[in-house]
Amino acid sequence: MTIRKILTEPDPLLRQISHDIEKVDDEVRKLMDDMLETMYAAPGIGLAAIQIGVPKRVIVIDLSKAKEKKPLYFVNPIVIIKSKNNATYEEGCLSVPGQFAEVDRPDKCHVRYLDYEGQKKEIIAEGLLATCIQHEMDHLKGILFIDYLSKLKKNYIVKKLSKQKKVLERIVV
Ligand code: K1U
Ligand code: ZN
Repeated sequence: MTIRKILTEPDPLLRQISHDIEKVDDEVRKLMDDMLETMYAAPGIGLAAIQIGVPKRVIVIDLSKAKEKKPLYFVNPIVIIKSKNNATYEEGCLSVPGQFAEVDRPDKCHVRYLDYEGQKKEIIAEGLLATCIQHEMDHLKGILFIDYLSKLKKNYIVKKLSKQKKVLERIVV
């Protein structure tokens, strides 16, 4: 397993639309293994393939707090039903480092997907899992949580991250 570099805003790759996987084979499983390793190392609770520069419709999530890992793998996820009621969570994103904001989303969602073995699965998610799935599925459409904020807040964050990137580039190169 390899820890991969996580792309950060304002990287144009993060705005790409991801494409469906045709078959869950060893190459896709290697991608999921690398994503999970990258997510644990960050650390984070979710990751979409596009965040490591791969425009494929693959997500990994692990909300377990205990030592025992409980990863969830979602290939080609689709939301079948979203609840009408919303819930607000303070969201973060490994591609928007150091920034957190409250975002409103449907509090439950029913999702159909393929698992690590390529088996058809369905889940009715609620609470943080529902929020996390929707946040990660947004990545597959090139959407970041900052897109839900006011223009003022979003511009402030993007400018701040751009400046940080320039400083880091000067140090690293
Ligand atoms: O970059 C990502 O998409 C992952 C993101 C997922 C997420 C967090 C909160 C709400 C919705 C989606 C993160 O994992 S940010 C880091 C984080 O939340 C966290 C890190 C360490 C421990 C616990 C949480
Ligand atoms: Zn994110």
